[in-house]
Amino acid sequence: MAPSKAGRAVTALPNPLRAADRQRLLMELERKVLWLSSWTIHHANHIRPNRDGLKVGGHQASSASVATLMTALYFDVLRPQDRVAVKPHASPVFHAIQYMLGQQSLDKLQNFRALGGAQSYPSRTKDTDDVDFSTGSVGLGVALTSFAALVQDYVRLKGLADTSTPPGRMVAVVGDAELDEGNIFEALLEGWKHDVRNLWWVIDYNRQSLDAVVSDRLYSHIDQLFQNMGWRVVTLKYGKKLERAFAGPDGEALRHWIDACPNSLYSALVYKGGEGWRKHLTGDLGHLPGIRAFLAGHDDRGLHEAMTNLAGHDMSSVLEAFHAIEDDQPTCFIAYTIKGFGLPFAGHKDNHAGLMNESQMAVFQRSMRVAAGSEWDRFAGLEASQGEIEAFLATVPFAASGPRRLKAPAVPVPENLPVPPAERQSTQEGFGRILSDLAAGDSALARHIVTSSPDVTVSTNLGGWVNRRGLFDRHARSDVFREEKVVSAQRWQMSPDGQHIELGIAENNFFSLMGALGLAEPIFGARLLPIGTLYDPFIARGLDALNYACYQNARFMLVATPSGITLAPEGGAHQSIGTPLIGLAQDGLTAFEPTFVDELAVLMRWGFEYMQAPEGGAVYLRLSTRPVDQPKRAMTPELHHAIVSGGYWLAPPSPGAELAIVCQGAVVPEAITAHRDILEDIPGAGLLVVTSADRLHQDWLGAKRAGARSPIESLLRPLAADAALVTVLDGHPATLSWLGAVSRHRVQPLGVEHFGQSGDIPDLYRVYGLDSDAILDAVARACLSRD
Ligand SMILES: Cc1ncc(C[n+]2csc(CCOP(=O)(O)OP(=O)(O)O)c2C)c(N)n1
Ligand SMILES: [Mg+2]
Repeated sequence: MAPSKAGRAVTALPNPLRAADRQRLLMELERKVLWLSSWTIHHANHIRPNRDGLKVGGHQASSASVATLMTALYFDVLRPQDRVAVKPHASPVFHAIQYMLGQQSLDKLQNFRALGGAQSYPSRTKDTDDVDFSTGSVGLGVALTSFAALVQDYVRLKGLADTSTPPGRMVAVVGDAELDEGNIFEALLEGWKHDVRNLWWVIDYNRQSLDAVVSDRLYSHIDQLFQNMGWRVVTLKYGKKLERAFAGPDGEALRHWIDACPNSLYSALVYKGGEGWRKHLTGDLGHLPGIRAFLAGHDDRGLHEAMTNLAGHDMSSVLEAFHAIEDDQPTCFIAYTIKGFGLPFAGHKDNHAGLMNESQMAVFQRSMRVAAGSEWDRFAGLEASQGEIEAFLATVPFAASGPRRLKAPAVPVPENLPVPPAERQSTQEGFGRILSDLAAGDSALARHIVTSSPDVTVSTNLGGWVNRRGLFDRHARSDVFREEKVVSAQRWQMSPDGQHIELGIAENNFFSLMGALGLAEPIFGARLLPIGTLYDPFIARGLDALNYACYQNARFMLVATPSGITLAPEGGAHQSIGTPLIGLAQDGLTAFEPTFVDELAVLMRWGFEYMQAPEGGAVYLRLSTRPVDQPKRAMTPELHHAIVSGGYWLAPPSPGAELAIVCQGAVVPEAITAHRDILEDIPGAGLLVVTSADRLHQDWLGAKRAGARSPIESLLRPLAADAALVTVLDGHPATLSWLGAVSRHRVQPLGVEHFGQSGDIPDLYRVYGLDSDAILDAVARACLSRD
């Protein structure tokens, strides 16, 4: 791999300081950032009182690895519109940089990894120093930048964001082991399809992961891979000192030696220092006079410095490479670095979680010239004066406009979404019709909706919406089938005006896109109402990316359909069981499972507001393909409120009733039949329809803590103290069985506990115990056993 042929030099920077001065000050800041990140971790582990005996942790080696790259980026290269996903374990470097820029407090650094302090891994929601993208689960932050680039194009091409400033670069500072995560490659492919622009991935190529030294063979293919996806690859391999040595007598032999040096040997020699280098170079190249002279001309320390002079730690090489890129082509910088550079355990394969001990820190502190007691001083130990550094910091472009949390006006949501009329329909069909109706109008709401699906657009009933609103593409592309007059129900015109982003089948990408779309307001200042559809069971396929999107407080509406064993003939591989529990447990996501389409219309309407509310969140609607008889009823304010709160009595119990059937989603018709049958024997029995176990549960816990009464307690209040509840849903029974704890009622929970299989609804409901007979049996058990 050839080192960067980066052209434009630092001198071209529009800054009053001479290039040489800038570089000198940047190198001072690099030292400072290395010091502060190391000290922050040291302080948390060795100085702050420890109450529980747990290792606090932190990654000094991983941080040191990117000190140069991140210093160059944040203090020189980035602009306020640029957005960055920092590799998770470089969090201390990020916080140190913000501290230097006056955007992070001392208190937060002193409480790194403690309650209320700076977070272990950069967090949009928990940190206060303007983190762009949270990271932590390796690979996800990297991929998110690609989807953020796509969203940036979407909102700019539509004029939904301010286009008076140039587009920002979406930057990922990537740990090399992150490239072992498959989601990165899924994202690369999808990014290529969408021709994403303004994307930089800066790979911290220290050839070390957590456990080990990274395979040599891997990287010989990585640059090819990026190039195949249309990326520019800039390899930052050797620093200026080494380049000078290569240019000297027998320098080419030295270059070949180091090029061929296996990662593990290079790492080991980095750890061992000058003596080790001398021994190996003498053994392998000592016969060459130029090399003998090179060795003689360096003492051990100088030799070590030269041999570890990789470009990722060479400020001038790094600046040159970054500033050479002026166009919007996605660019991957492969920056050779050393894990733990400048620290005593540099290069050691076990250094990932290694911490300097007290005496190592004392030596390091002396070498940094930081006096005892001045450890947190922003200017201690630097050669430049405080005034000079402060003057420089005042010119840093990235910090020119302070924190960059953008706002966009709310999109008005109509009082009601019309319910598509039908005697009998499924929630999935209703969903498609509601959206299609919205697409036909010209409301602000419809203009701000953006849909997406991982190759299940048509089968989740988004077809009507897409036919009307078109597919998004940076370039207008015609619908060939249409032009060729091939009859099709799908009209797939692609253009920058389109409002549907079609993805390949990769649920991880889908949830990453939901995350990026759902952050359009704070990141790009554009209001979007993203709706994503996928098959309910495949939520599990992208679960970490879903969790990641929620962790960042992204706002989107997830429409998961079809669901459960109700998907009958499709069989067990497509039938979801545990997703209602995901809905119950996932923070940042409010889950609903409507049965009737009028409920769905209410919930979608509520969702559009909730997605925009400051204290709102994302919404999950679990839908079904089962056609269900629709109730003929007026949507009273009370019913509306109850649907949103999580449940209502379809048949209210009489006061002191001994039994209630509690049902949710596709199996409600079975519950209605069973309820009708038992009314003869238990005349006052109630039938409760749950629209959101999640909301009922959350409000129950909240009310308990507040000593108040929750909606579910109010609902169950008419029942006798020793009444029985039979709960039933097409999903795991634990979703509703907790209802027994609300007022200490006896519960007979029905649901699906085992993998489904092919069949029709009557057979499957019978085998899995969801049909009306099973409900009646459960009622009988409850009445007979009284437990
Ligand atoms: C999904 C996931 N799995 C495992 C981990 C634990 N982990 C943290 S860092 C790391 C390796 C990081 O290596 P690299 O990306 O090369 O960064 P470096 O420490 O070398 O800077 C692992 C496996 C994680 N954070 N996320
Ligand atoms: Mg690494």
